[in-house]
Amino acid sequence: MASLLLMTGTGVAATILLVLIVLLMNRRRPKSNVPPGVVVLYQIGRGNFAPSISPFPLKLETFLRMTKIPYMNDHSGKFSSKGKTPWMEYNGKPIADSQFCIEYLKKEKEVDVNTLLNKDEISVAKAFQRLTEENLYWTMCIESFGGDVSAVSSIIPYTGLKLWLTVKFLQRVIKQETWGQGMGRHTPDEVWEIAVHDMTAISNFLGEKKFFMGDEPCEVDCVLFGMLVMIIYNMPGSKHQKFVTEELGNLVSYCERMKNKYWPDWNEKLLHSPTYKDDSDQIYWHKTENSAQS
Ligand SMILES: N[C@@H](CCC(=O)N[C@@H](CS)C(=O)NCC(=O)O)C(=O)O
Repeated sequence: MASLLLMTGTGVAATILLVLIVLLMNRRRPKSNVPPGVVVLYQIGRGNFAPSISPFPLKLETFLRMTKIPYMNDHSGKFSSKGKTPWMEYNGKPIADSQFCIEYLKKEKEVDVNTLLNKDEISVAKAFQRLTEENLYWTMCIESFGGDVSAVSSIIPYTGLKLWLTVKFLQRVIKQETWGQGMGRHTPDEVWEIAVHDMTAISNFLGEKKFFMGDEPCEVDCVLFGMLVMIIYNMPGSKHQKFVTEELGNLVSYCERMKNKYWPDWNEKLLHSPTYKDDSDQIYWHKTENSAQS
């Protein structure tokens, strides 16, 4: 009995120690040796089929490219103080949430990619952002994690036990989150009906335009690109992917246009690609010797 208690106690102590070590290693300490004015974008690593397996880091990285704000990536997978990805550090200050990062940078760097829009257009763009990030996104989570997880397992760049544990963990988190948000309380048919209405609204509003609000790209294009890339590249065999690629062709060509404009190095960012390059700590747009691009 005593030895059983001793063994259990040792096991618990070892587990606590392990958790503490992991927490300590993942502590959010400001990154050192970052030149002033360079954004550190914390994300969860690249994907096999797209530069991110999450829409929000891709949105933020596209914004940094659109505005040519100097940045570097940290792919270590540290989550923000809010427990989400992505987040950034700017001159040592951490900012959580892709949109708060964008708002902060707009003020700090005095950049505005919405100058061609009037007030009404800015309001319409904001409404589409909310539809995409706060509604359509949850239908995608349910489609990916609500039942058969083989498709989503194929896009998460892990193998074996790590993959299995990650998928199980995400299934649990997403079940709780979608229940709290409300989407998870609908039947599968109802969720799909909502998704179809959202995707159709985006496609109808885009119509024949080059970018979402007109001839020139603006902030909402970062949002839509981030999310549509998930549907087209990261939801293989899903109802969402089938619907967009078969029925809403303008969304596919729109993503191609955004990709060509802001991601000429797309293939270098795919883990599966023979030309893949790890860009951790490379500084973009900053005129230094180790710039990834000038
Ligand atoms: N509003 C946030 C959303 C970020 C978000 O939901 N990220 C997901 C990955 S797709 C996440 O970190 N989920 C972890 C969790 O919910 O526990 C943003 O724009 O940054």
